[in-house]
Amino acid sequence: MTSDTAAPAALPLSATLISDEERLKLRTYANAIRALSMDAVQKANAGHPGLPMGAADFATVLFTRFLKFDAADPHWPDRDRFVLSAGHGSMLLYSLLFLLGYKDMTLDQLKHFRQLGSKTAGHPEYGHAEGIETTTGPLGQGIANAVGMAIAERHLNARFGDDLVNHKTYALAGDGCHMEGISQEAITLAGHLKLKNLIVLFDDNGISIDGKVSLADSTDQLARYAACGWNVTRVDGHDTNAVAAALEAAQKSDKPSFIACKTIIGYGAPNKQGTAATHGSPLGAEEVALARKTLGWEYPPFEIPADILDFWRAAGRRGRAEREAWEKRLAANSARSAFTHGQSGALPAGFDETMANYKKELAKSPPALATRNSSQNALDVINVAVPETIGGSADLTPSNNTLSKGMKSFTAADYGGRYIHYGIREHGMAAAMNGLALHGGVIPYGGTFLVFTDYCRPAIRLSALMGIRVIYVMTHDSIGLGEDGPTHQPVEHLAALRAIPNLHVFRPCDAIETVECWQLALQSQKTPSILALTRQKLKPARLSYSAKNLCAQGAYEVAASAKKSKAVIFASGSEVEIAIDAKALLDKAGIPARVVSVPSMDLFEKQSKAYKDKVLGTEKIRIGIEAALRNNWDRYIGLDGIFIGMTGFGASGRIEDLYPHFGITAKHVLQAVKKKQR
Ligand SMILES: Cc1ncc(C[n+]2csc(CCOP(=O)(O)OP(=O)(O)O)c2C)c(N)n1
Ligand SMILES: [Mg+2]
Repeated sequence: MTSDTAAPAALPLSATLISDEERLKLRTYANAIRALSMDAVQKANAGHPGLPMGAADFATVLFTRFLKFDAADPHWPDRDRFVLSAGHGSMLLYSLLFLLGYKDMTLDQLKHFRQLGSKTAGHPEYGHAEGIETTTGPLGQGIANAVGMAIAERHLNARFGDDLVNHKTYALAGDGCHMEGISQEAITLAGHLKLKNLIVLFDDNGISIDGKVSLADSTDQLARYAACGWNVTRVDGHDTNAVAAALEAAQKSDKPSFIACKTIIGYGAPNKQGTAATHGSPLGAEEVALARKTLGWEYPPFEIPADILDFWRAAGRRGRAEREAWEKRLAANSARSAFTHGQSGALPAGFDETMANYKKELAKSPPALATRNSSQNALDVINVAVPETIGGSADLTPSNNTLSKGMKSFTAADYGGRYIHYGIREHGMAAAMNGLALHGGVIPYGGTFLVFTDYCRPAIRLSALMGIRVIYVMTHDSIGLGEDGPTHQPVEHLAALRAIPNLHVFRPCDAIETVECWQLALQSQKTPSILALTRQKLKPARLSYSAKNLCAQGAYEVAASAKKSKAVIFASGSEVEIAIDAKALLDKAGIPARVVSVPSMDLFEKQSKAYKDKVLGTEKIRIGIEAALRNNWDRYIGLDGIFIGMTGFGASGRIEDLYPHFGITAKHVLQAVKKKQR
């Protein structure tokens, strides 16, 4: 990288100055990572030895001298977080977890690297083994996750003080992470928010898959980070002393820190190091043997001599006393129960009752509001009842209606605020929300236009894959947004989102459904949610109070037929109103109809067969209405069902003109039914 040209900042020799003798030892300890990594990749006959071998030295300094953790208690809330943004280097993390003595990570797991059912998946997967803080692999996500974690840390520090919350978030990122656009969103936000406890370690090896990074990029990464408000420094990533000095300086920084560690990819493999050949393929038996010689590592595969393992295990226990002291502080802290409640992820005791009361209130005189407004009103209640929520929007606060009454902004001057102005950084926002949720103690929600879920999608997919509670408030959910036109009108997005496993896609039709969907989203601790909300006002469909959360069933009959029905209309969100109008026309025309509201297809699919059969019915005339593409609706209306919706992109115009133009009206429903009957 041309960042070579930037003069490394001179670092003061630090108190952590490592003696020559100790440096030699550290090299041997780092070689344990190298050996385990190259051997595991060799055994699996797949994987990435280059990063672990290159980053072993600086990772050893970090994990044995700086990182605050206790391998015996991977969930200690005040531990430092370590995110391997360059997730292909997973063997670095797995080797470390084993060496440090994390119970889940046995030698046997390392021997089964990348095998089905092992904890040592190709890329680190959150939840597979303790010590994996997030799922990584899609490059750049980790940097943005780390930003979210660092935000959570500062916020909880503001709430609970240094005694309970004061830890660092480290991210190890490579060339790939830095070429990805998401890194720009993440680092500019972190610099702006002055997240001093965030430290990015750049594995600056100048190599990616195609060869030298200079083939495709010539960014001065130091200058780039500096421009974004970070402290920056460059060190020789194999010089443990220099790394220690840089890390020490970063501990005291009042800004986030970027440490570019110049490394040689595949360090120790004599013929392949420094080349892309070590990036993502086993070194080969011969080169592995030569690497052993070069490194002076004379032990057989997966064998770690006792003295070396002892050193590592002791490092894994380093934080124990600090953790115990922290536990004592927690026990004595007056905010203990609020803190532990927040960490548990549970909703407050009276939450359901609060929501029920609010629903009762709404049912007294159901308002005609856009669901984005109903969502804001719901948030006025939720954000008072649930102190853990942290809201935000990617610069569409007045459109997404995500800021509830009295909410203060989260700023560098006031980390106690609960509302994050993410700026126009949708992808960064979504990935930061993953980091917030993973950190624990907070429940993130954030907004943008539904059409820009495309800009968030890689992070939404990861929320779903990890099974975490992130709530996406996605407004302007159809052509109903009007004049902004087809660039802003989602048509394929609901289908695309419904295709993501373990993701709730909610499209409520009125104020009461909006409350119910919010409640479900908050209750879903292991599933992220999308709330697709309208810009336009809607007539209420739910006119009376029901104690039951009807949206929890995914679909339910919202308007029954007085006579035996001949037609059934399924609709979601803004089109439920059209469905109810269409029912009136059909009833008049002698075709008794009923209406099923479908706020969540994914929840409906989870219902019993008996319930589904009852809701689906057996009417011959089957209609689906949604101002979006037909995908998914065939399940309910059949291949020969009538679908009233979009068949292509929308258009710029007034909403009053757009719905008739695209044939999404009650009249069109009647016409389509009549045509079919002819
Ligand atoms: C978003 C994304 N795009 C592409 C890939 C495939 N990929 C994995 S590693 C890699 C190259 C990364 O280079 P670098 O970060 O420098 O890693 P190094 O070769 O130094 O280990 C690519 C393109 C990916 N994992 N994620
Ligand atoms: Mg690289």
